[in-house]
Amino acid sequence: MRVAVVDSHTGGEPTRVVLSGGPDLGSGGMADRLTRFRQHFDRFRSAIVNEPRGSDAIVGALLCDPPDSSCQAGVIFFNNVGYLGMCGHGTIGLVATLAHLGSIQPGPLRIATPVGIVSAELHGNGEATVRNVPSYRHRKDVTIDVNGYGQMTGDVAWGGNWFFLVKGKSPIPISLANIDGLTHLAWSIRQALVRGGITGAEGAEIDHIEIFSAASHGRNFVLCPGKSYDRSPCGTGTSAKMACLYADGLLQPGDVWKQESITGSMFEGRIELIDGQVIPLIRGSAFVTAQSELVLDERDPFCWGIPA
Ligand code: PYC
Repeated sequence: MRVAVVDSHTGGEPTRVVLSGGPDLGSGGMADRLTRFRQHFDRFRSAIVNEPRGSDAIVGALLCDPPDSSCQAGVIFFNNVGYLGMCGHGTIGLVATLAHLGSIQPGPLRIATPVGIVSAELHGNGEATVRNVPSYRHRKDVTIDVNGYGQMTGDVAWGGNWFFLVKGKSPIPISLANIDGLTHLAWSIRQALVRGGITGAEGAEIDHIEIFSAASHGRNFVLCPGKSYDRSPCGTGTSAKMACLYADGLLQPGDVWKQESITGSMFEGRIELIDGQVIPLIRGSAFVTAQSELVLDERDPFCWGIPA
């Protein structure tokens, strides 16, 4: 099997867009196609993003025919352990990929994801703005008992994925030198959420943890579902953060929120209010790093990747 891909990174976080050679998920809505992907083709997900072809940091993006004529593309994002509802850095990576291929020119486009339609705009300087799905705070000031760290308080919010956003200043400085400690802390928080039965809406698992350097500064550490950290400022995490800031009266439409990753990369965020809903806009840039063909040889014992 041969799979055509384009690799890029957005603020350091890699995206691998699958252009062709992926599974046929049929027509219909993106949520139904995601269900088919998960049920029948999960080994393809693992082959594309897990070692030996990938790494725990890579987010895959299966480019699909759009489900309706209002969209230019459909996409399903996936990682080393499963699937993402939306992915901000991945959408910016997808826009950069389409521009690299000459498939789009500066201007707007609409992209269908399993959690709703997002729009994006390619700017003349190569940057992209993503207009994300409506984002909101689900629970405020939830206190949990974190093994080895004591009580910690945070908000539960939706930004296209579920986040627990720790309140106040991180007990461990947000610096690349502290990745191991921050990963341990965030993973312990995730376990505490499970123990405490704290979920997103309708019992959804909270699989992203966001920790900040200070209450009023956007430098953050985000732990992704498969235990790798986001090298980018995290687009859905920036959306969840801005929804919480808005709910606290600390961000208004037109204000700029700068969210910085642990690697120093930056997203510029804004919100719009439509029918009382917070619509996040995230601006950033991505760079293409490779255009290649992956080979999947069934004789290879690791053809389908090493499970994370
Ligand atoms: O940018 O939304 C994002 C994201 C989610 C997981 C990794 N990046």
